[in-house]
Amino acid sequence: MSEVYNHKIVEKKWQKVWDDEKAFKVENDYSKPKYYALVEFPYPSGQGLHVGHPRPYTALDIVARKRRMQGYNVLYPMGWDAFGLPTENYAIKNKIHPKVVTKNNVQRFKEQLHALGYSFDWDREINTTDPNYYHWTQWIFLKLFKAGLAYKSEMPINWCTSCKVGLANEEVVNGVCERCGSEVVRKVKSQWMLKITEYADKLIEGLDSVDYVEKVKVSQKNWIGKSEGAEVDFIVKGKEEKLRIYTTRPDTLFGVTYMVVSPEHPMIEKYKEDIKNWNAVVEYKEMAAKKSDFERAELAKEKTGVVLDGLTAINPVNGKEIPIWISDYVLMTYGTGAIMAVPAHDERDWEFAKKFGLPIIEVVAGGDVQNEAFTNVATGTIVNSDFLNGLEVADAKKKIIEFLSEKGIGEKKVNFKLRDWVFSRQRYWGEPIPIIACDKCGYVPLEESELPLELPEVDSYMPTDNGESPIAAMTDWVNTTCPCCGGPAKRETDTMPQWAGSSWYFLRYTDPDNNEALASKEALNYWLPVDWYNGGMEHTTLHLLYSRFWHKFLYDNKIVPTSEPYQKRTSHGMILGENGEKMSKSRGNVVNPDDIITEYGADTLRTYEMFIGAFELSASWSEDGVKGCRRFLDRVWKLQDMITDDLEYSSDLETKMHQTIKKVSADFESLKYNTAIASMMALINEFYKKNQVTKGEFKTFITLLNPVAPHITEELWSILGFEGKIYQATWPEFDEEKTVENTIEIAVQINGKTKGTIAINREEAKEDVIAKAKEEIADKLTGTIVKEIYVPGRIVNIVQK
Ligand code: ANZ
Ligand code: ZN
Repeated sequence: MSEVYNHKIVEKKWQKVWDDEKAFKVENDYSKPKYYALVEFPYPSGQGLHVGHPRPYTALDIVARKRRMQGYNVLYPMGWDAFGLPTENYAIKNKIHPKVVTKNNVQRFKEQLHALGYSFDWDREINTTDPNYYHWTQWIFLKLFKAGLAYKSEMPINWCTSCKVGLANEEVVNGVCERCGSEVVRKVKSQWMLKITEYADKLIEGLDSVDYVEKVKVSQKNWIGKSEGAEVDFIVKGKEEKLRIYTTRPDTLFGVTYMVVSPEHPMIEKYKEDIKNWNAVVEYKEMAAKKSDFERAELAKEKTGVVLDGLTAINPVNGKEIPIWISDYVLMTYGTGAIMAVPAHDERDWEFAKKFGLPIIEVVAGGDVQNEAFTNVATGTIVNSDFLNGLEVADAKKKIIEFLSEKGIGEKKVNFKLRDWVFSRQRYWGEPIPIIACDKCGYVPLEESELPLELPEVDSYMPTDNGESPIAAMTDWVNTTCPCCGGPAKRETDTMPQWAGSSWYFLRYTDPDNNEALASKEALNYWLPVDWYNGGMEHTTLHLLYSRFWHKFLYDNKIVPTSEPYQKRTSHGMILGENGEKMSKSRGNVVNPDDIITEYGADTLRTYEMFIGAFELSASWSEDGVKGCRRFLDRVWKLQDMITDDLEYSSDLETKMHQTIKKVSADFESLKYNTAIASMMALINEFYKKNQVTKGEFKTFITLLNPVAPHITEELWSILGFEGKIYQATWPEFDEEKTVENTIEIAVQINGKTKGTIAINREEAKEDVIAKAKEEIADKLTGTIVKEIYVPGRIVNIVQK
């Protein structure tokens, strides 16, 4: 009889063996087919690993282990996205160098990941805060700078009042800082910007060539927000000034009844003298300045505005004079900051017109303007529009754009919602930006040979009160000479945002120790693209977009061999607390993975996280569920006591074996880890029913289970004395024909009435089936048989008199 399964001994034992053997070290062996599986590297926070981390890591560990068994050279790496605010804030509070904080946190994370038995190649571990790593982050920045894609600009940025740091639009969620939840205000600062907008079209087009889950594609497209329309010049009456607007519906030009400019629009100041209600205008401008773009753009909010008394505009297509208003629903940061209002067909204009009693003219038939019901008619026939009358919307758009271009009063125009990426942070714990500011020469890039430009040691990590980085106080470091003219110059003191290091880290894993290049050409050619990348939905519009942008730039510069970095992208759902709420200290529903590993074992945790529910959906933690998975593994362990010497599959389970191999193989590829595990549970129930499992069945079974539960299966493999280690085994194959059940049950009838059933083989000959049937109902055959009917695979009917 086997002992009780002791996960504490077994798991430690195999982790050590795998380490000693360097079981998962991967060579750049270019002769083998490669597979590159990637999960988002973590930020090593002070809290350590949470139970959300193992979900994606286990999923791709399963894929990686299966691929190795299928003969691939598999790269499954891990590293640390270690720059960032929480570490810096902790360092400030506790007066410990962020380097030390990072080192401690990394060590803790690494131990925790190690305890989970992942098949990472630890020889390729990377850390974004290592100067040998950020050397190349800085190098890419210099390339971007030289290509004109990095520039400095005075701009109103999102400023977190608590973190004292500028945030990208993507980091502002519902008007507050994504990290700390504090108020975000607008502040004008000189910032380094990256021209991601130049890649807007390429970032959309590239999505056609990759295999991303649909919701990821959709959200990237929406974020980039490509919009096609026209710009049109309206004349400001009595002035030289033309008021240029952007519209997606130039076909509705005859329906314009007023115009709206953003409260920040420069024409307002310019015609100050003409505006009779100046005080009201100023008051409105001040009110609008307090709101974020997010609040202002909200559809549901009550419309407000002030008319510019004294200024009017002329509609260029019909010469009509119309009023000009200011309202905060028009943003200065989109299009031209001014709109033509068509209240009959634009919802915000409709609400505004209703509130201020402005006229509404229908120009696309099919709506219900008369009955006060707003309808946005995107297809329909144009009415009330002179030479456009009778045209369909699409044709009218073409015709009016031609008309505007001919007259020189407008043209076709494409706009994007995507903004350039605010790339500087006034903080310490980030990559120094390798630029020198010279009064004579402007911004001068550091020589590549000067890289890495290392972070200086500072006494305090506190950001300064004027919002400059703590590095700004390090005059020894800041003051330098200009590489261009040799005159006195100053180093840039802003650092890069956390998104910098993660924008290219997957390239570094292919060749992590290279000192001549970010990675060798050979390594990049062999390993790219990443075959499967899994990560959180929350990174879809940030990291995923940024890294695709950098990659496309590097591709255009012939540094990487593929135009897209990731061939496949999937996303996992969150793990919530037992009460269905997000896990957090304040809610008291946090589960610590260390506790689960200690009490139930890493294999149980892995199995449970894969069994918890559909991978893409969020799921609530359940201690009972954890226990259930542990019971399953105990049952697997106990199978030892019923193993026969037979190396084949038993005939009654042959179909089931082939079916299970087929299902597990397919489910591991399609995010259906939960149903794969369920089918393995069903299979061992069959073994238990018979109280017997052949050695052949057992070997296949533990091989299938190995990617999910690598420790227990390795131990069982060694107990049974199979050759080598299970991680080196070959993935089981199935025979498609054998997955079809051949034994079937059919009814046996006498004169059309069912009297019993028999089990037959699908292919069994008619005579044999009838003989079996007659035997089954022998006691009921009392008359003379006149006919014996067999409908193959369905029924036997004996007709008697
Ligand atoms: C007239 C019109 C008629 C419009 C109609 C829409 C429907 P997207 O698709 O997001 O690009 N717009 C233009 N610039 C704006 C700004 N700076 N702030 C707020 N709104 C602005 O939306 C483009 C439409 O949003 C434009 O087309 C304009 O309203 C408005 F039946 O012009 B439209
Ligand atoms: Zn100079």
